[in-house]
Amino acid sequence: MKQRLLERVEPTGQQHLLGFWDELDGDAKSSLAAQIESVDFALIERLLSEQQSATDWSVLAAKAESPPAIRLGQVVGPPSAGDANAAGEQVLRSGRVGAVLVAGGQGTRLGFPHPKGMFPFGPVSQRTLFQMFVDQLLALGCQYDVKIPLYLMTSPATHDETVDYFEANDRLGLAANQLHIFCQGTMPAVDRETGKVLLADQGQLALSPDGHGGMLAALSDGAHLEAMNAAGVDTLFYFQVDNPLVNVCDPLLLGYHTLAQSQMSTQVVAKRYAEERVGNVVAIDGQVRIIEYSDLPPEAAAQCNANGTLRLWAGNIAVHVFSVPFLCDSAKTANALPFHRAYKRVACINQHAEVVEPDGENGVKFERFIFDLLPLAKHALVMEVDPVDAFAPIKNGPGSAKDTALLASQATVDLHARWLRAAGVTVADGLPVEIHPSYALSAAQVAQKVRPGLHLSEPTYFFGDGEA
Ligand code: UD2
Repeated sequence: MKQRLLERVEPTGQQHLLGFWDELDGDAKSSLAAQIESVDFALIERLLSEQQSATDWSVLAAKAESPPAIRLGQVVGPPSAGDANAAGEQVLRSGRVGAVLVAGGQGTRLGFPHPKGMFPFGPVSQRTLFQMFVDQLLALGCQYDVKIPLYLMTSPATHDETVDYFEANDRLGLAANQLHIFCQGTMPAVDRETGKVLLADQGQLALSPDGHGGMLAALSDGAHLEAMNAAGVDTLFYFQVDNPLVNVCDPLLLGYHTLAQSQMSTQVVAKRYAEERVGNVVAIDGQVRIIEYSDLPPEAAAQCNANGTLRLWAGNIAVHVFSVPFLCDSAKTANALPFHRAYKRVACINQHAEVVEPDGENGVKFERFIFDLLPLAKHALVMEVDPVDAFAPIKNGPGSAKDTALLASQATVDLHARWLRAAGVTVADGLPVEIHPSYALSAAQVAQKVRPGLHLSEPTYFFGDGEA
């Protein structure tokens, strides 16, 4: 077996990966062999050689313009928002919509030692993030008399615990054939100086998830795209595990997407400040694309229009809608999505099998971003939402100034309090209130249901037909 593996690694100079082979027991040998066989070493070599010709972001940023978009507060149409909403409801009712939730990230910044979706979040209920999303899907299912399938992407780091969690909790109410948990692929990290693949220990490569763009290959390899086609699901709503305010399967976005015959649509917010950590949705040579916040030069981010608003205003909140045929076509092109390079600290061993705890960014990780499909889409549509209605990401642990669970919880309470007040309910300032999707999914639904003249003075959870 060693000889076969050597033939695999030698052509690209990675034979150090077998340096401890003779010291490994049988199981460790099999596991290392499987890892080595899963790596495309020619691809790694190509990615490393492309280092010299890496994208020049300042050139791209200079060409970037704000994208054509359906903006808030501007009269757009046709179609009108009403027509778009009706079209979105029709697509939902006809069973053509599926949802995909990407939850393969390791959530290192949050410091929660489980998959992020298991984070107890509900401001009153303590529902987990997974529940926050599944409860919306179930409520939409009742409203439109459909079972919306959920495709949930994990990574090797989050897979088993996520599967166990859903099994132990009756799939949170989803039917067995409605939940599809699939695992994304991995890529090895390489040494920044030498390009050698790093070893996590004698018998293991330093592997990490291949980015949320890995969703395309994972959906395709797992035959999920085929299954969607067979089930008549031609529209896929995409969202991230860290945004409890996401309006899952938003009919308005689905409707605009459908009426425009868009292949990929995306929801954006107007960036609140230049260095906000959201990707920048821009148009370059007539194509919509996203420049990640870490790639956009600060001078370009800070440029303003004459009225003081940001020139590149559109912030990516990672809420997209895909046409399934477009995903199928893209999956057939092996390199439809480029790899991005990230310099990271990667714990590893050296050639003496000593553990190295790097003090700097010693490793290069390769990740694909799903939003790089935007420039490939024949029609791409951009729709603005107000962040107070749709975006409160949880990224950082307690004590951080931005993007914490506490801030997201306050944003959720504020949103639900606004819905209640608009329906004539008195809600004391700062009072925790939470609305479960089985009670209402929108301000309009609250207004239809809530008892007129209700006065709230204690934390209240609206669920099913009433409040508790
Ligand atoms: C992401 C976007 C950024 C902005 C921001 C909004 C990218 C590269 N950047 O930034 O533009 O929209 O979100 O909140 O997308 N994930 C996987 N597998 C992976 C890596 C990530 O499933 O291999 C998931 C992860 O679980 C999470 C999402 O993708 O749901 C975003 O990942 P992140 O936290 O690394 O992205 P972030 O905050 O840098």
